[in-house]
Amino acid sequence: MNNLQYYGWTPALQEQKEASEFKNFLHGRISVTHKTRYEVVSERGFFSCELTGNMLFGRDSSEYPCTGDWVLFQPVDEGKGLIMDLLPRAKTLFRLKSGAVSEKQPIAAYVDKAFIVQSLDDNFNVRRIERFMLQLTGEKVQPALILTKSDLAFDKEKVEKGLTHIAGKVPVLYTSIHDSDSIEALRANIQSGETVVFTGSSGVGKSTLINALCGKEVFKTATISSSTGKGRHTSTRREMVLMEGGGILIDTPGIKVFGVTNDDTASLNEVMDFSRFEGKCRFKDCQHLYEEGCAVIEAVEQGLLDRGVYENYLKLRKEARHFTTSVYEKRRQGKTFAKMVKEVKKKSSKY
Ligand SMILES: Nc1nc2c(ncn2[C@@H]2O[C@H](COP(=O)(O)OP(=O)(O)O)[C@@H](O)[C@H]2O)c(=O)[nH]1
Ligand SMILES: [Mg+2]
Ligand SMILES: [Zn+2]
Repeated sequence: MNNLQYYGWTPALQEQKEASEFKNFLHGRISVTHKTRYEVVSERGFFSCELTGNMLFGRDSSEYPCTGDWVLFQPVDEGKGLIMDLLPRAKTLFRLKSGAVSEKQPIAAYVDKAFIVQSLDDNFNVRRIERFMLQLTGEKVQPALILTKSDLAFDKEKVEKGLTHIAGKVPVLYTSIHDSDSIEALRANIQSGETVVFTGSSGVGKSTLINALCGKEVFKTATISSSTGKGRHTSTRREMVLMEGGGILIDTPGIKVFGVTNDDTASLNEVMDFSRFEGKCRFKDCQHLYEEGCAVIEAVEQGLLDRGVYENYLKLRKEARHFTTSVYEKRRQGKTFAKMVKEVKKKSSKY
């Protein structure tokens, strides 16, 4: 028996369940996502589930369940089940799906906090932090920046300088696996019942941190196996674990390029801390691109705003706009195609 409260089940979710036509089925949370199979944790234990045809074909791939989602399912065989419905999704971390077509790919849902993990060696990159923050702000997920491997040599002054526009708004924590106080400080940022997703490149120490927080090895880390002396561990994939004392931790595989899909101007301005220029540009609706009397551009020219921040503003804005327009374009073309099929059918039925 699992008490799903520990996994984040709330009265609000119960209400959502009661509104579903599948309310008489079991509910559970997806703890691991495989290609077409989902591990679901429920009051009756773990089930390995698949989607019903309706769930599979009735929706866009961005609307398929992902880790962290709450689903209603029907147990079929021993330990197996069929997912009948997905409760309305909230607080989701999306990324741009790699490939030619613009598509959002959900990575984790019902996320309260996201730890943006970077290691203080050569992985530290402010531009990538801004990118993550833009995605999170759009979904109202609270970001925190976790800088790992602080036991290694790094230029603290340079790091702090790079974070001036960020540090005031999000918690910044330095951790080292060799400093247990730093792990305790991190733990203090996770409340009971809260879902925390760990994001960042492979090798930055996400799994190591989760293991340290859990006080045991729940995830394999990238160490050389001492028994065989070769290769990396491979293990059955786990993604979600409960931290003792509360908190649901979700590990993500390293994501190299985190393409943005959030083109909300307010989010971007917030991440870049441009609100301090509000009302200072000549035009009220200034986009800070090339307008005359733009306070942001002036600040860059006067050295008051880091050029790197501004250039990333332009880049992220362009990327997100591109995503939105290509999704729009895809839908429009989809509609045109559907219309054409309809017309062809109509014509051929005449004969
Ligand atoms: N020096 C140092 N190494 C660390 C620290 N945390 C993790 N590592 C090492 O970094 C490597 C990658 O860690 P891992 O947790 O597998 O990274 P992940 O890919 O982000 O899950 C491993 O060899 C860890 O031992 C740390 O705080 N200090
Ligand atoms: Mg890992
Ligand atoms: Zn402006």
